[in-house]
Amino acid sequence: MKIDAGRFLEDLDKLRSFGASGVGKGVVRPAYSEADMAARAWLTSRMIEAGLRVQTDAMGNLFGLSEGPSLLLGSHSDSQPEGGWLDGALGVIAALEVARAAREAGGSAVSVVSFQDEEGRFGVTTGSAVWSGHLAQDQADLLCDHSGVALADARRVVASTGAVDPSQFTGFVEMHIEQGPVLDSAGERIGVVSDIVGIRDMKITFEGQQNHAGTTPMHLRKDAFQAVSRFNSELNERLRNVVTPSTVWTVGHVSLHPNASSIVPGRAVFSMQWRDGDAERLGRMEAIIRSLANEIAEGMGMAVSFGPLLGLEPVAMDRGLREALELSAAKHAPDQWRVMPSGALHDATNVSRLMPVAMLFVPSIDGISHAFEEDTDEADLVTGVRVLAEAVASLK
Ligand code: HGY
Ligand code: MN
Ligand code: MN
Repeated sequence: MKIDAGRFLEDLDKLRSFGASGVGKGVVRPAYSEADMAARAWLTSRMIEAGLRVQTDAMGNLFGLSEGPSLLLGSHSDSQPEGGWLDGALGVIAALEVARAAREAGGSAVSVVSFQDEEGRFGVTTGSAVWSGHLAQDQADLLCDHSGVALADARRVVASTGAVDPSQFTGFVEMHIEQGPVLDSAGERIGVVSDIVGIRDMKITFEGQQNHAGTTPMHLRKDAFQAVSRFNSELNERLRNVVTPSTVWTVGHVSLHPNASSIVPGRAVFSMQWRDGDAERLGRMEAIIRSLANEIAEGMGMAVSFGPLLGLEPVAMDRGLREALELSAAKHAPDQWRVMPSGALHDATNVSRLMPVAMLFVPSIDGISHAFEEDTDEADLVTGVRVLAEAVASLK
């Protein structure tokens, strides 16, 4: 099949215009926002023009379907609160281009998906988690974003046309930017993913005593932010003997109440997220996190509570699909590709519950992602879509 590089790059650029941040090539397109829904309406029209039948499920996962059994390609088109133009978008537009090229060549049947809320405004890869059955819709509906909006309310903007039966798909391949420094620093063009790490994510709340910042003596305070900062610095020490160099953990969101300069904060809610390729290690980290938070709360005379523990297990990619990608990578990027794990989470993890899955990476310049500066050389974007296309053609 023949990839039209110009059409592919034009579409990728057009998708960027929905929620373009005005800073570099960044985008602000969180799940269910106006920009996200406008982008999905545009994607719908491109899918129809490509001869695909469009269906949107109750979560807002958007499918462009080929008739009969087909290979599913895609990723997500929602972004982080401050995101790059390629995270997810690349996999969706690459899928669209390969579906068009396959159709024009009279080749394999290819369907396209853009999953909803991969970036976790509400959960962790929420749209594909619900579609795959990992998370029940009624449980998902209870999840709230950092401003307290429930998923059940946010997804009212979706005009669903019905559930999409996964049994029509023979497998799923997701193309993505690496989002890390490995390929770029090695001067390589393509990564074929071996496996995707596991993740755990929960909110933790310290409840102290709100009070006057001028009159409350330091020794009488129950300052919830002091508890968070103590927790955050002590955690690195406590985890030292459990983690490996590839284990990561992050406090990425902190909300103080009432968040005012002259008030000792009475409540702090923060996100605690950790990732590793070994599920057992994730469990040991959880025990340390819970006991440290309890210990700090007790020592400071505060209460602590834990939100629901969200998570995904580490998964290995399918041997057969991965081999097709490897053969194609070796042809299009000889001596400039490698097999590598993914430290970022992807919809492919959830989809692996339903069918064989594989993933393909292109480099991220300076390893930057989840930031407006995220970018990839145009030549690498095109090489990636050609590797994907050839692998798909070989699976016929
Ligand atoms: O956080 C992740 O790994 C993904 O980009 N949502
Ligand atoms: Mn992504
Ligand atoms: Mn992301």
